[in-house]
Amino acid sequence: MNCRSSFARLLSGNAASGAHYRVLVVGGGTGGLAISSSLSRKLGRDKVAVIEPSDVHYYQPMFTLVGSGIKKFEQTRRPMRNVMPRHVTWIQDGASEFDPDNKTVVTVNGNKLYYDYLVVAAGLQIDVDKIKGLRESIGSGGISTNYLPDTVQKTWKFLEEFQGGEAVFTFPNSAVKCAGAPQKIMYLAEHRFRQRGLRDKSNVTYYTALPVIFGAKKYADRLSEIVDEKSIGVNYRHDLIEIDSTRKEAVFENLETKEKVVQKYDFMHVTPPMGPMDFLKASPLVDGAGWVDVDKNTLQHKRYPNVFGIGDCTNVPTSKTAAAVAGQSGVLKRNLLSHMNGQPLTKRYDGYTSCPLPVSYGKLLLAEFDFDGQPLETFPINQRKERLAFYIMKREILPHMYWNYLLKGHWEGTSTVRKLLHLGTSV
Ligand code: FAD
Ligand code: UQ1
Repeated sequence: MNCRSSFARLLSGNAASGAHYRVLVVGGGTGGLAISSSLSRKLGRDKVAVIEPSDVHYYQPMFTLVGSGIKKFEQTRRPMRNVMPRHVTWIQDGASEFDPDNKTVVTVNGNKLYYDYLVVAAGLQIDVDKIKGLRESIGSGGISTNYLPDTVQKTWKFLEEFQGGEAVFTFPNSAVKCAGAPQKIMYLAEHRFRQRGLRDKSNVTYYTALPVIFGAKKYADRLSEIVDEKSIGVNYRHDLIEIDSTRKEAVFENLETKEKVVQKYDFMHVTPPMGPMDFLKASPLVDGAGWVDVDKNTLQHKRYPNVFGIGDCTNVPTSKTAAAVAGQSGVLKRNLLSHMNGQPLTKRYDGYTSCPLPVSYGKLLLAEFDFDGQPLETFPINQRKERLAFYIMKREILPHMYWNYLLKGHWEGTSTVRKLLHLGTSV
């Protein structure tokens, strides 16, 4: 047992019912752990509780590297008890109902918890059932996704079993976390096919619901060149709607013409549609689309000032990533503490997000940008160019930063590093 776990108090069953916490955090993923680590250090023992149902915490950004055979699945996961911050009470249960007027949350097990301040960090849900035939076929017959811990190892298995033919990669007509991940695996797979001498007898095709290859123009321009250099076919504004695994056919809808397009596949990496968690959608905390309705700069809830939101569950209009969570965590922590002390909220989140795109085994394009897709780059070198150094950073350095700094509330994004490295230039 890790020594941290001897400090975190675990409550399960109905042990927590009726309890009151200074800060209640919903979700012990990237955002929930980063915030509860730093707040519990500030506020002290037993002031912060985290509602988190899962036994395991995953470092999801490594799923791309598992699907491409670079890392082992075991390297992505740690027991939740080992990452739960000391001085935090872990309530191993799910949040179910919110009553922000009475400052309570009811859990799946029926316990009512009271709070002074609430932080919602519940992530998003993967809607596998929105594609006909996907639930039955995913994880077999050449169909996989890196987006689910249960299937990510299958991606590598099916890539290695592939003997040529049609390799298809999809991007859905919904919000997604890490919007670059659907194409990261495609570039690595394409390189792997070349290494295995299969490229001449394979077609690699990307079907995306978007009208562009990537949201931020600077990097989209380079990625468009890369797909051309690699002879990857791209079909824009096409949405996967059905899989017929018996015939090995995928059906896409052309979102402009509404026509159906049938594509044969031998290997298919599906990025399923994603959306807000059902239990949040039914709560008073969300906007019309179901995302937690916070101010994009202060991260304070628009209607309930004692509620804050972080990460994938919110309607903050930036790309949903762990890098964004890092940037948001320092802002949220400081603004929440200011609010507790009756002071104005002075910290502002600028939309910083980052997408490290491996474009082959050994080269990575490091996209970093703000709310408007404008570059917000850490390094004073040309980041439109794919580099070995960035690839090594993603493979070796970022995991270390995640487990040892971000989850412990010590990594609040790249802005300080950026300012230091750009001294003398305007950023
Ligand atoms: P999560 O970390 O998903 O945490 C949500 C937590 O809420 C989970 O622990 C969950 O168990 C819990 N929960 C669920 N239901 C309930 C409930 N009812 N009550 C309470 N808790 C609940 N980001 C990057 O920055 N760089 C990358 O390269 C990158 N690549 C990615 C590749 C893939 C394949 C994937 C899947 C993601 C990638 N990401 C990347 C995105 C990144 O992992 C997420 O954006 C980040 O983890 C979001 O953090 P979060 O706290 O909002 O949500
Ligand atoms: C980042 O901060 C982060 O969260 C820790 C990621 O998720 C693992 C990332 O993928 C990236 C690229 C960043 C940004 C970090 C640097 C040093 C550019």
